[in-house]
Amino acid sequence: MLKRLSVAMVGVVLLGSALAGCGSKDDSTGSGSGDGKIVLGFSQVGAESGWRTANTKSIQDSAKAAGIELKFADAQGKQENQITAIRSFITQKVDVIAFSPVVTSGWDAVLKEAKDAGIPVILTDRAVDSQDTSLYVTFLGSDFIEEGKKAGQWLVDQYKGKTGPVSIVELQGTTGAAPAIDRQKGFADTIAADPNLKIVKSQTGDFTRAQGKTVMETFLQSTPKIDVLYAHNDDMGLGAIEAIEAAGKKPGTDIKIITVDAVKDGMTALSEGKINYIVECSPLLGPQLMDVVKQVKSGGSPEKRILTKETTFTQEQAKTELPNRQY
Ligand code: GZL
Repeated sequence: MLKRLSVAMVGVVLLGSALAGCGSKDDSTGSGSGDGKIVLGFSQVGAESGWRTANTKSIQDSAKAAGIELKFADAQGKQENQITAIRSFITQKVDVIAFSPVVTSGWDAVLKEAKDAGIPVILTDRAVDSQDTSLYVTFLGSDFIEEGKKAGQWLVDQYKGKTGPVSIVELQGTTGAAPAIDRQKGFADTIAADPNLKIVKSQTGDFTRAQGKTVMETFLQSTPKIDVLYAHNDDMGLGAIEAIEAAGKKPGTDIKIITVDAVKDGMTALSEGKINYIVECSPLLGPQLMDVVKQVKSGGSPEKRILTKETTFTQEQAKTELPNRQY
C-alpha cells in the first residue's frame, strides 16, 4: 500500500513539474533574442521627410526605453525592400513585426507568411487595403481623411460669403500611399461645399521638399491664376515656397498655403506668415507602439485601430507652440 502511494505521489510531482514547465515560460519575454528580451522587427518607409525622421527617432528611442530589441530596416521608399525585410524578420523568428506600408496594396502574400509563422504584425502610420483584417493585429496612426477635412474646412471658412472663383493647386503625397489617398479625399469632399473652390491642378510631389519645389514650378508656369496651395505635407509645402518666392510672389499672401504634419520647419514658416494653416499629423508613435508590442506579446488583443491625437495650428498659434515642438 505504502509503495503504491509513494509511486502515485512521485507521478503527481512529475506531472506537476511538467505542467509547470509548459506554462512557466514568461510570455512577456521574447523567443527571438534568447536573452529574454522581446524582439521587434520594424520596416520603415524611408527618410523622405522631417516627419519620417521624427517617426524613426520616436520608434528607436521608445524601443530602447522599453527594453525591446529593435531590428530596424529602412526601405528607401521601395515596397519590395519592405517585403524583403518582413521575410527576413520571419526567418529570424522575431517576436513581433511592425511596419509603415509605403503604399496600401500588395501586402497580402507576405502578411500571410507572417501569420503562418505565428508572428503578429502591427501596422503603424499607414494602412493597407487587405480585405483580410486578420493579417494584422492593429493599425496605429492618424485618420488621414479627417486631416484632409480639417484642411478643407479651414479653406471653406476663409472664403465664406466671398464671390468669384478660387483656383487651388494640390501637391499630393506618394502615389498609392494611404495619407495621399485619404488627404486628397477628405479635402475634396469638404471643399465641395463651396462651388467657387476649384482644384485646377493636382500632382504628386512624393512627400519630398525637392519634388514639391519642382512640381510647384510647373504649376506656376502653366496656371494663370493660383490662389491656394494644398500640400499633403510640410516638406512639399516648404519646397513650393522656394518656387513661389523665386517667381516673385509672396507665399501666404499672394498664394495661401495649407499643409499637413506640423514639423518644426513647417511651424516656423507658419509663424513667419509663409504658410497659413497646418493640420497636425503626429510622428511620435513610438511609445504607443511599444505598449502594443508588449500587450500582443503577453497575449493581449489591442483595439483594431488606435488613432493618434492631433490638432491644427494657425499662424498665431504657431508663434506660441513653436518652442514646444520636439521635431
Ligand atoms: C503620415 C506619413 C506621411 C507624412 C509625410 O502619417 O505617412 O509620410 O505626412 C511622410 O511627411 O513622408
